Amino acid sequence: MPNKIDLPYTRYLAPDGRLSGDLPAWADDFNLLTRLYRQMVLTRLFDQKAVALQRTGRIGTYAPTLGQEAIGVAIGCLMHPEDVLIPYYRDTAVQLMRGVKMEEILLYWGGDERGSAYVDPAVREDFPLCVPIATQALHACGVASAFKIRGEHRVAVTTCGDGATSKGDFLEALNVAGAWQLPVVFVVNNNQWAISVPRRIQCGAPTLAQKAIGAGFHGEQVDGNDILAVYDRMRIALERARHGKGPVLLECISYRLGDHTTADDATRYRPAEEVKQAWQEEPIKRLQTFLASQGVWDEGREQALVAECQAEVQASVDVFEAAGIQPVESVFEHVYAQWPAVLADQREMLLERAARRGGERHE
Ligand SMILES: Cc1ncc(C[n+]2csc(CCOP(=O)(O)OP(=O)(O)O)c2C)c(N)n1
Ligand SMILES: [Mg+2]
Repeated sequence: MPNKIDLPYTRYLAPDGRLSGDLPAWADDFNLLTRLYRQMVLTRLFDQKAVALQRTGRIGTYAPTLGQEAIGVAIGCLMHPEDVLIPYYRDTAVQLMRGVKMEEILLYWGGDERGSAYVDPAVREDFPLCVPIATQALHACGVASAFKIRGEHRVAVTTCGDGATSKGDFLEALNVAGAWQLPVVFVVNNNQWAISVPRRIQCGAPTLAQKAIGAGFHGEQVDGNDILAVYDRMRIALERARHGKGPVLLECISYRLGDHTTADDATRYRPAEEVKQAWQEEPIKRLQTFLASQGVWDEGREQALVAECQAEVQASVDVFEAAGIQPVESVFEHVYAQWPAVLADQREMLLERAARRGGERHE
């Protein structure tokens, strides 16, 4: 008889915004809850703007974070400034909460290296977005090893999608994290799809969190559309890792409400009925309903908040558009402290080609 693995699953808010269990003590703080709500709304409005900027040719491909705001906002809110985020490409929510500027995110997706040179000291050591699937999980173990060797009470937090958990890099990272008991938290953003591959055929295990068990450390699931659940379990995961109690894998169960990226059309492979159902469970409305039921939110506050967030987003777009286009050779910057010779040759070739084209912009 195979062993059955029973992992914890946490949810406080049901999809209709009603409580589905006793709240933890920290959740009495309505200032904190409205702050989390505000940040989710800001993230969604920024996300919509980024998609619109791609559609009008002002940035390149963009990976929307629509529907996954609760996960990123909770993580970003709880990490200490001295912790390090090793993110993947769908991490607008966590980056914004950490202190990455909206204009930096737009610069990144516009192909401008300045977008990864974060100006806020609180995020200066955070990594740039990682596009190669799951490789960031290993980078996070490197960062966590450094913290451990130096005896620092800092945590490396890395994120990835459900599909990424099938990659060797991810499993190797879990292995080394468990073997060396590293201060790292793996957050799996299980949004049910890896481009057009559904979770049900992605992996034969009933949960993704149980991959941690095979590596000798703790894994659990949370409702990733319930920010109270993500906040509560992430808080404990960070605490464990920070105090030498080893890594944690937190599987946040959510849904990718948008296309995979602006280069994708999910209507070609996803049933409309499934997406419609997922909208009933989305995280922002859920917290809004709860806050309204507690008497701390109403239509007037909502309208004021949306206007304030829209102004903030527009101000960042203005900064982004005023930033100007970088010279073509800037693609070589920020990679090596000392350049290998082969890159110097390539840079020369690029400059020659740009000169032949009369300095015209390379798309
Ligand atoms: C090493 C590598 N292989 C393939 C790809 C192409 N690719 C980009 S996103 C993606 C799916 C990832 O899905 P998931 O991990 O669930 O993350 P999500 O995009 O759903 O957040 C793939 C296969 C890539 N970027 N890197
Ligand atoms: Mg996915």
